Amino acid sequence: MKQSRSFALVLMVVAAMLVLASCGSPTTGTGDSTGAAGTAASVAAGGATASAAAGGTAASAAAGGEAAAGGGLPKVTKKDKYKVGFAQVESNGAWRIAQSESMKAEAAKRGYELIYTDATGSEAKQIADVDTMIAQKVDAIFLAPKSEKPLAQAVLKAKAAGIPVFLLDRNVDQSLAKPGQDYVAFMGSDFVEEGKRAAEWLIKATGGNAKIIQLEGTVGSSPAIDRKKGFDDAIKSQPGMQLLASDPSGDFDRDKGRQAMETLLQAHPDVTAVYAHNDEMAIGAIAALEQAGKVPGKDVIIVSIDGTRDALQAIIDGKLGATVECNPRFGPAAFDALERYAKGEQLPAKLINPDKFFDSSNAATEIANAY
Ligand code: GYE
Repeated sequence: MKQSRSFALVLMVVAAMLVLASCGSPTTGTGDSTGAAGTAASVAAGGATASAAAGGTAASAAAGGEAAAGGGLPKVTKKDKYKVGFAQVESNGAWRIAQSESMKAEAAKRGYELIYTDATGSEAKQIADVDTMIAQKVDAIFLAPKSEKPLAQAVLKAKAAGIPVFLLDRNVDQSLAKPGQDYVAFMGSDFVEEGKRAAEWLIKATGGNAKIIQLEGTVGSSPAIDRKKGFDDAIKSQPGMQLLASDPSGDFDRDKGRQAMETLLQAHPDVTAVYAHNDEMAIGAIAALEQAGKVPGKDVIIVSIDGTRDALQAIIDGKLGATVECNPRFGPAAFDALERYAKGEQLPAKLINPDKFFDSSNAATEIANAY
């Protein structure tokens, strides 16, 4: 029994190696992979299991999924309880923590086995984390891809291994991987719309006259790309809305946002508005403004996106003007989508979350539900 189990493990590892080898990663690579898959794979490489490496069939059988005919989306066999992977990108703030908690709580509620990984902001680690999930034969992978391009290859590797991927909260480059073909669906917010709503609020709040600094999120990530587009397009027709600078160094992070704002303030002391791609950076910017002797909410009007507890508190305190909600509580919708997919339902390419809007009119009541 023990022996056949370890033989099965070796088979699986060899198969995973085959999958990895056939889908090499030219751009980012998995060079820094220290995950279980990498170690196990190299152990097996030294072993005498060459006969197990019987090519494609072994690979897809060991990977646990059923690759659909014609290279289409892998299917999921309907079960009572699933073994799923959630490849989180990082845990750098309340939004990410709330998302991870929602996935963990919902998995526990449904009796699923959840393999949770945190890539700590590293694209290479996130790709390796997906490799580990493939080696562990999960039924489906939920991936919050750090950036649009490098993580597309993780989607393709999972597909080649017969495991369907659901993208959570960030998308991948549509020319590299497509919904309904390479991954099941994208679940998250409409980021262009979020940027547009932030711009419309700011135009109103400033009477159409502002000297703006934009703090962009993680470079190459779909929310940073789209939130910039939505905002920039909306202010284009407003001659009084002047974009002084759009800075790419904030990385959706509070302290990096603070540092970016500190530097930008030296070049642009005449700033009157800040648009931050998330609340963490907005709060960092508030700290930098205060440090520089400015009064946030008075001298400088600030708008951002997410709806964290700290942001709602900053609205109540009069420092943050408004925040467009971006809901992080994906658990129930994510696993509902998996169960629908397993039943054979065809899911839409995008499952868009409805987002609220928080400003001084509702922050005090909404903070009770905040994370
Ligand atoms: O707004 C931000 C997080 O991808 C939609 O990522 C998500 C964004 C969210 O770091 O706070």
